[in-house]
Amino acid sequence: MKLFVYDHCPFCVKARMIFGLKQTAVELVILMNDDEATPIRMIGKKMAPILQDADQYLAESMDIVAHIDGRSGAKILSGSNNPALAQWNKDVTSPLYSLAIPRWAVSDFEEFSTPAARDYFTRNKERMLGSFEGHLAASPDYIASLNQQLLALEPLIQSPDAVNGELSEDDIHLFATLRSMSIVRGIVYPPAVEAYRVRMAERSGIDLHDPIAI
Ligand SMILES: N[C@@H](CCC(=O)N[C@@H](CS)C(=O)NCC(=O)O)C(=O)O
Repeated sequence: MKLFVYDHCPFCVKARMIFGLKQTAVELVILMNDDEATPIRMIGKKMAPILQDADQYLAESMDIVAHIDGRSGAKILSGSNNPALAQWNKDVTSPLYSLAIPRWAVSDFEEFSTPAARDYFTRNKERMLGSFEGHLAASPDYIASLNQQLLALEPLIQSPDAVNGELSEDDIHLFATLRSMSIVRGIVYPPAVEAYRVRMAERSGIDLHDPIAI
């Protein structure tokens, strides 16, 4: 199997996680950000992640998660979800993207390893989000808001090994969000959140961006 991703992409993190958690082998392929032809040939649109399983292509991160979790052995995401976590994820999305997207755009990711690929991302995301300059200037406010939200997350974390005590889809969504957050310098993780994101990075085999945080 091959999994086509961008390093920065939180949806790709979701798909990558299930391979790490299930200890299932996959070849990770980083797509260039301006490569439209490859994903369009595979799934008819320019979107990642994409799983190639034999001659089949599967898009949509959570479909990939379900496909791999149901594939062999017992399902690993067997726990139930907590609606408060879905709400938390929703609440942090806007400040998180305002902080993370301009930082991803200048980070040393393989999908941006040509000037054209980096320009493609910047052009598309500025069209969506507005000028990065304004968002970067507002960073202190966004960071303060996320730090506040992280205090509210802490009591929802039951164990560093699984947010609800038993692995569930909530872990996939929550770790993808926290991994995106790790590109932002100045975020303060309360102890239980810190233990959770470090343990989940280890279990899923996905690096946090702390060392390159801006
Ligand atoms: N619903 C999709 C969303 C995937 C998605 O939005 N991927 C982004 C990257 S984070 C993408 O490929 N956008 C097009 C682009 O970057 O050009 C999923 O969960 O897989």
